Amino acid sequence: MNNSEIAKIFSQTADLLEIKGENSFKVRAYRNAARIIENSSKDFEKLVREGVDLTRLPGIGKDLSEYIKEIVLTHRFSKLEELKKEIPSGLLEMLSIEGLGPKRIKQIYDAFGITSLDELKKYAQSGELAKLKGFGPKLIEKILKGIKQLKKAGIRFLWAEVEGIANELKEYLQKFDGVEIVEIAGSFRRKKESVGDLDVLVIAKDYKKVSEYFIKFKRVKEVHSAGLTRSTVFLENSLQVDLRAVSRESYGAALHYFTGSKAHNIKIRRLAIEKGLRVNEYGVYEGERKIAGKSEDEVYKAVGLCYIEPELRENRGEIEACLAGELPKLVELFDLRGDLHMHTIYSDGACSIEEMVKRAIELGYEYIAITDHSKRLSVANGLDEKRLLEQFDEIERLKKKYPQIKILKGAEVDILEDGSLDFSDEVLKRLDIVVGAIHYKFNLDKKTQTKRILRALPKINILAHPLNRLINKREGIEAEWDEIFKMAKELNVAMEINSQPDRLDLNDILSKRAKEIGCKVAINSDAHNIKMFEFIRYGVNQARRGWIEKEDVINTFEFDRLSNFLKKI
Ligand code: DGT
Ligand code: CA
Ligand code: CA
Repeated sequence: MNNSEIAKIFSQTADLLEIKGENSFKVRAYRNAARIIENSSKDFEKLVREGVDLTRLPGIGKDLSEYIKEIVLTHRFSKLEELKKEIPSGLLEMLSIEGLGPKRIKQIYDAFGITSLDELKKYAQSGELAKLKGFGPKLIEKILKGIKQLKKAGIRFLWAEVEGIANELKEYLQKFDGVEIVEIAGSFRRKKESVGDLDVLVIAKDYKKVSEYFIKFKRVKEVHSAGLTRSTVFLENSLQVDLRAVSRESYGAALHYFTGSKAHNIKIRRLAIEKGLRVNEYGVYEGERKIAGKSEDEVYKAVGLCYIEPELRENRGEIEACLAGELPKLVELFDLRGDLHMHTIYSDGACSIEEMVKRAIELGYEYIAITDHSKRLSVANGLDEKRLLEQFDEIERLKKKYPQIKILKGAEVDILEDGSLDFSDEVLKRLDIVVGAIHYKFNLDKKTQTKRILRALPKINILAHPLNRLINKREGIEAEWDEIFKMAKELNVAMEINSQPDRLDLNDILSKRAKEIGCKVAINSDAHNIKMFEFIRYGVNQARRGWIEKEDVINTFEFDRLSNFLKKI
């Protein structure tokens, strides 16, 4: 369990207490706990397992220390479980709607006693909701949008949210005697930003025994079915897992089939039919004779193709590209030489510049850019120009102390409503790198939004999280992306692929489009503490789904080449 997962449990507890109307003192205590753990550079799971006395850490008292232990050791928090039993589940769902926090949900519940999304929708549409204090037309619109979004998404998990549990399950199964191979197929293997369920394949001597062992996995909450070749369970976080037994002879065909995507499979099957072949999850057949099935390689070869990376299997042109010998050689994590977007205690980060620098050196980076928020984000203590100059002094000092890494003076500068930037031109000129970002006015119409961004492009080097979407939560802005990518290409502005698990922005489809137009990208962590540097692998996953190659990514460049790219006339 990582810190974010532990922190999430505490902030959920705080939310539920607040909905329930508990005193604000208690609520705040849980929120503080979440913040401390999220921002800590220590690994709490490790500390607990090593038996370290947590109360010695700042901000952690006796109660909290016990709670953390309970969560790490049992993956449950009894206080939260109890709250979940008390509070209608519809109210919990409402928490996923942007604009609805616990306070407003309580307000709605107290006024109307609504407990489901359907009821909420009715009250929003009938005008009842607008009678509540603070519920203006903008908020109502946001709520209606959120309900729609939530219904569309169903229950899907962020890829990063299931990564830990998926790997844990895989290890657990691999340990069992007689299990030869375990692989998690489906959207998880394709590294899709969100995952509906896990599709696990096993080759084993005795499937019945494996299945019995599988349903005893400690994170299983409910066994749905345990059959001859297929079992289905739900885990404690409600994630569905299907386990399927496959034979060694058809392993490749099964892996291919269950990796999907469905659209990719259908296209392959059609291609096979043209060649007089038949493909299913057991193999490739010519008449009754099986001609392939053991490995994925074999399956692809039998239908006249080369191996296609799982991230590309979406029927977005990968099969045609393969036939033309034009498949991309996808970027890898180790291609990255640096990270160009991160925050420190100068704005809303939790670590000092020096801590960030030291960690970056450990990670083997050749360069990083310190990019704290500009002043407009007053809530997050954005930098004013005076603070920025103080930060310059500190960076100069650290450059001397750590000559093994290049430290770029940067900022994440707000793009204001009219497309102007939040810092004066004089200040912008003194920065080595300007990361421009939109943080408000997401709802402008397409034309106005496009104009806003086009106006900002000449002054920035990277456009951060261009879409401003939050996965399953917020749709993101509308703009003429082709126009933006073309202009960005001309001006040497890179589009960011932001690695925060709920952003992954640009998304896969637009990354691919940017590349086609010839616009570069930057894969950045947007780290707010030293642990978040590691998010960058999620960004790499998304980039790979967007057909991005090493050459397309500016932070794979050698430093001199990067400096050249960053120069503005
Ligand atoms: P998810 O779970 O919604 O994130 O997405 P997937 O892609 O994991 O989809 P899932 O779990 O429904 O099925 C796993 C794979 O099985 C899918 O990627 C392709 C294959 N598959 C499922 N249903 C069909 C089908 O009707 N036809 C074909 N050709 N393949 C299918
Ligand atoms: Ca799946
Ligand atoms: Ca499935």
